[in-house]
Amino acid sequence: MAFRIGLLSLLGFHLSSSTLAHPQQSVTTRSACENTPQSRSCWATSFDIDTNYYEEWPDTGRIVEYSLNIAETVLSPDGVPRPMITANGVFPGPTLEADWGDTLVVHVTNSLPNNGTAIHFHGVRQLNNNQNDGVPSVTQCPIAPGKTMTYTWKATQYGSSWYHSHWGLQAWDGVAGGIVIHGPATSNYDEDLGILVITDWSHETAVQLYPGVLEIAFSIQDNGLINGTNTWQDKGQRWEVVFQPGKKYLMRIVNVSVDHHFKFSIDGHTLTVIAADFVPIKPFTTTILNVGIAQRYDVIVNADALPGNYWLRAFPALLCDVNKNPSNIKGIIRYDMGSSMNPTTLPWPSLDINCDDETQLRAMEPCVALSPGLADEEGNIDVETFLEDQKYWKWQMNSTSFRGDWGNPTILQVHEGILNFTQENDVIKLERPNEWAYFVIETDFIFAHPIHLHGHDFYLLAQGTGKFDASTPLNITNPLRRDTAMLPLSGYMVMAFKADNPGAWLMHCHIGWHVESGLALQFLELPNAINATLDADQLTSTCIQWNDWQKDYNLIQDINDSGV
Ligand SMILES: *[C@@H]1O[C@H](CO)[C@@H](O)[C@H](O)[C@H]1NC(C)=O
Ligand SMILES: *[C@@H]1O[C@H](CO)[C@@H](O)[C@H](O)[C@H]1NC(C)=O
Ligand SMILES: *[C@@H]1O[C@H](CO)[C@@H](O)[C@H](O)[C@H]1NC(C)=O
Ligand SMILES: *[C@@H]1O[C@H](CO)[C@@H](O)[C@H](O)[C@H]1NC(C)=O
Ligand SMILES: *[C@@H]1O[C@H](CO)[C@@H](O)[C@H](O)[C@H]1NC(C)=O
Ligand SMILES: *[C@@H]1O[C@H](CO)[C@@H](O)[C@H](O)[C@H]1NC(C)=O
Ligand SMILES: *[C@@H]1O[C@H](CO)[C@@H](O)[C@H](O)[C@H]1NC(C)=O
Ligand SMILES: *[C@@H]1O[C@H](CO)[C@@H](O)[C@H](O)[C@H]1NC(C)=O
Ligand SMILES: [Cu+2]
Repeated sequence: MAFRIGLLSLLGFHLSSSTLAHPQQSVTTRSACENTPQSRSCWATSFDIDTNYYEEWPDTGRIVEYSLNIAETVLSPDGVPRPMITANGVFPGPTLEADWGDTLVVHVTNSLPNNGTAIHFHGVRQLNNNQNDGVPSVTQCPIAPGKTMTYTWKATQYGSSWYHSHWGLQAWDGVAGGIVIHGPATSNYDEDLGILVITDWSHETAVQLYPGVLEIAFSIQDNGLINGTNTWQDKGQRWEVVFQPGKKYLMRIVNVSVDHHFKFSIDGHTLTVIAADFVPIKPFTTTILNVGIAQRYDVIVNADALPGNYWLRAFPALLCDVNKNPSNIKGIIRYDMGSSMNPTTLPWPSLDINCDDETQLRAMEPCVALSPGLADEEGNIDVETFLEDQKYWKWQMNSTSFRGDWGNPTILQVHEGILNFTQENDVIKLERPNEWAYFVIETDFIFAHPIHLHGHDFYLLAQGTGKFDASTPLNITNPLRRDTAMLPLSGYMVMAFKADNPGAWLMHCHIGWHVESGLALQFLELPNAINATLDADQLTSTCIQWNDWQKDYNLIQDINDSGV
């Protein structure tokens, strides 16, 4: 069960860890700044919404501890029973919650009979902490059945995100939950409703669907879930919340779909968007928000409509998604707790069916204004699909389809002195400290991909359809920074980041099918500095446990499993 040592220590319990040295101090700093509904921009004594969180963050001295038990279970989120793999038996998994500057300690136990597992904390920078990034074949061996691995990381950023398994298709069979790091905000609100997980949903498991996806390149989903619940025919129930008129509610929307983009809206209400991924932005309002896979938006909803019942909708972007029940993915906002009526159906907001996020991105301006340095290194990365055996759809980035070895992760090799990786190993090296790397990611295939980079918020310098060429303007004046952005169909995106975080960082498409079939590569960043960041005992013992188990169990890594 999840529990918080932080709370215990505030209540005066003394734990034997030396990192809990200053609980007193954190109490006094907290009272110096009242982060209240009227003053959400401040935080502790010397931090606020303008703090450059890549360079400084509070040190609360507190540890927040959670245990996640990964096991097979059967749940009926929309009334139809389905085998799932979950954290602590629930979907979404328990929300990991902490304050900016806390240290999270997450014990993950693999209680599965025949799968490995590993947990990735999506969007967390993991500065000098690559080993806690949770990617099998890259930053660790999978956790073997019956074994536990402890992840430790510091919340240097704040906002909303999610954690998920990075092993096989587990994330899309249910191993996913929210992360909330409390911190300042660019606009005031009264109440924090927490993470709202939106996902596409099928009555077959992702593992069952995958062979079909290899043959037709996409899946047909039955339904969708709003924070783990929905209806199906006459079964199941809808997610609901009751608003008090005049209050402002914060909702932290996270899209964890396997392959659906959603248009998010609430009938009769506008949305004030205040953060994109872990990056606070200048508030802007919209009625429909495009949420790509793995992207997050913090939105404030003002309960200013006439009392009544209203639909909250997540409508799939039908140009790239196939869903049998697109207009059923809804929850209910009520103003009267006693009401059990369905909302009156207003006309659908005018929806486009596109899967891109470019138009809306122009309105998003980071609050902490930063600009990238000039390019020290430039490269092109093509995203392509190919037919293996003239029959199976596979994906590649820069002409290789990712294939990692569960039992021999990149950083174990680095630890053993192997640094001669090449593009054949799906590796791009960034060797000079603080160099700025610019990459043009392109595709000429009619498919949009949410591209996610580990270990960084990247600067999104350009994004569009058609061919990128030397005349395409780059936005280098406080462009949007984030960790996931859409590569438009038959288009390009240009990203930039600074090589300041030693490690092997995965970059991949977040469509479950695509990453499983090779749409990934890894940046080997500051290779000579990686070994010094590693906890060799943990790295090697997890690998010994895994390799022993894999040999005993005789589990062969399928040719269609990228290993990440
Ligand atoms: C992982 O577990 C699922 C559910 O039991 C199973 O269907 C799948 O085959 C397992 N994956 C591997 C690679 O063994
Ligand atoms: C969604 O579910 C998570 C996990 O149970 C919970 O922490 C959160 O409060 C829920 N969010 C909303 C908006 O209901
Ligand atoms: C993986 O792809 C190969 C062809 O590349 C195919 O023969 C095999 O059946 C596929 N395996 C699964 C589990 O779909
Ligand atoms: C989730 O992401 C997928 C894929 O990018 C997208 O199709 C879907 O619309 C997104 N969901 C929401 C609520 O935006
Ligand atoms: C892509 O691969 C080629 C070799 O095929 C390599 O020369 C090039 O540097 C790679 N791209 C990047 C951005 O590293
Ligand atoms: C990595 O560091 C460890 C000490 O933690 C050392 O024993 C090992 O030799 C180093 N490996 C390399 C390749 O330098
Ligand atoms: C890297 O070096 C090892 C020996 O140290 C060798 O076995 C391996 O083939 C080399 N890999 C590449 C890609 O050159
Ligand atoms: C650059 O990006 C910022 C933030 O997204 C935006 O406000 C600005 O208008 C963009 N500038 C150009 C020239 O596109
Ligand atoms: Cu993709």
